Amino acid sequence: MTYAPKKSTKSKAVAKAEFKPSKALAGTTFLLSAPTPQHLPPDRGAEIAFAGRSNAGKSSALNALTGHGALARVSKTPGRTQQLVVFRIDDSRRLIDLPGYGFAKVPGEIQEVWHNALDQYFRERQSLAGLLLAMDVRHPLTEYDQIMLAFARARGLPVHILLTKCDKLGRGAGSETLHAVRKGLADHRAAASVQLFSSTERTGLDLATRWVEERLGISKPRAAPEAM
Ligand SMILES: Nc1nc2c(ncn2[C@@H]2O[C@H](COP(=O)(O)OP(=O)(O)O)[C@@H](O)[C@H]2O)c(=O)[nH]1
Ligand SMILES: [Mg+2]
Repeated sequence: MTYAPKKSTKSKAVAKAEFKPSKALAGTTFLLSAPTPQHLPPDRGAEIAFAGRSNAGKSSALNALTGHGALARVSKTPGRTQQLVVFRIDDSRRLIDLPGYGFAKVPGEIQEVWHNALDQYFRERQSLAGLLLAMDVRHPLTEYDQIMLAFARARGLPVHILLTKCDKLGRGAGSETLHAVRKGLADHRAAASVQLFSSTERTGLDLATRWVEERLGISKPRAAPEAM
């Protein structure tokens, strides 16, 4: 991988232009939208699920990591996606954009259907290799996030948390939140790595890419960097 090192002396605009998605992730294409887990492609190979409350910035993260402007639709209207959207990296690897739920506008009945569908997905999907959980850095560890963490814990699934839209906070507030979230996770005995992330400013893309590639067996695990 040839990532430009992050240099604090350079302007944000320069750092932004320098990020190149990894070769593997740059080849990602849309495969299908599954209305239920039964409609997913055969359960072989490895996949990473992207979860996060609607509007957390999960589609933007997927687009940023793959270097596509609009691979996953970026919505300004929260709560629309009620499908599992599948992106193909190669014959045996996928990224899955999970539906956000828990929004007040979604009737309770539908929420229950989705809870059951996600529950089934987490319990039965053998190729699920990791959960990438996007949380708006200004509203981390919501009830939705706790549900996702519980799903992952029940299954022993590795979780990596993106504290998204970190461009909305100053550096000090960002790192305070990072520490608070780590502490919150430790209090709940939830094992997850956490990082600050911004799709618009391209912050943390190299770290997130590394996590995804390691989980999918594209690159070998390295010693955990400090920022995780
Ligand atoms: N400032 C800022 N806005 C973002 C960032 N990522 C996403 N957004 C905005 O947040 C909204 C929701 O993003 P989207 O990716 O659709 O969220 P999703 O519902 O979780 O898939 C959109 O208006 C995005 O433009 C970010 O890193 N910084
Ligand atoms: Mg989305």
